[in-house]
Amino acid sequence: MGVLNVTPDSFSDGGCFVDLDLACDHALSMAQAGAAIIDVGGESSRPGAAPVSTDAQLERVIPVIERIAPAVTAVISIDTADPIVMRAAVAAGAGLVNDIRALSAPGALAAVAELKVPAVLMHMRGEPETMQQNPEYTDVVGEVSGFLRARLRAAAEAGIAPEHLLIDPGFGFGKRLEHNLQLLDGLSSIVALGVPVLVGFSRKSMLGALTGAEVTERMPAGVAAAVMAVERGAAIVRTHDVAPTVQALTLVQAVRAGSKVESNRCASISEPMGFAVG
Ligand code: 8Y4
Repeated sequence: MGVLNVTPDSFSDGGCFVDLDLACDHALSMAQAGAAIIDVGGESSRPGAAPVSTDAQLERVIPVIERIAPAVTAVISIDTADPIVMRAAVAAGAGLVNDIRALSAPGALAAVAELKVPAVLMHMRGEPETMQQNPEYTDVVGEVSGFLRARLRAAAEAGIAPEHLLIDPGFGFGKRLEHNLQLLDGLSSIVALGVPVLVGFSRKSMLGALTGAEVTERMPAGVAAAVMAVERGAAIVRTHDVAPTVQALTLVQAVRAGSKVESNRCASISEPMGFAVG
């Protein structure tokens, strides 16, 4: 899953529009590099970020989805917690909902049930504005998996098909470094819930805290984390760095396949590991 941020164009001199050509080019290049999913987000979810209104999200993401959906075979994912944005994005061509709030907003469960698209339920402790203010857990793996189990049940009760559900422990979302490391090492317990697991590490502060690397220099650590997660059973990796991630996961897949082939330019890498979207 490649990340396509469509927050306002920094070259637009304070204006609030997204450069459609740039966004489209970036989506196409990620698809070319092997992304099976393009995650389009108009709401910055970084620590400290303020919420973005429904109208502002719509203004940013809908033109981008309309333009890229027909141009790529990759599934378009909409990164939002807002059911109005979910509905408009699916109407515009999105085929997956990525919700850092695990469909907790009023109307979000019903929207996904009606839209009949897959959805990612992510764990977050607190709110983006305050979530990194000293979060505490006694058993982070147990607490995150308990939360995800409860959201899976709520989604099923709302009428979302079980095969449409994915889960994500939410690296960096209300977790300190030790919690993120415990979650990565213990990811098998999340995988054991029996639902495809998505993980996202790229550029996150946990990588900076460990390595001292600035945000744009964290790719190697992010790729290593992706490999570790996939070794523990993760199905999908959300990343800003599609080409190096695909290259690393091609190796994982080749070794898993039993080192039987001479050259392993694996066509099937264009499908998330062990999981078909749509
Ligand atoms: C620099 C750039 C520093 C980006 C931090 C960040 C996830 C996600 C995000 C994730 C799922 C981010 C929308 C955070 N992370 N969705 N979204 N899983 N499912 N931070 O881990 O990229 S945004």
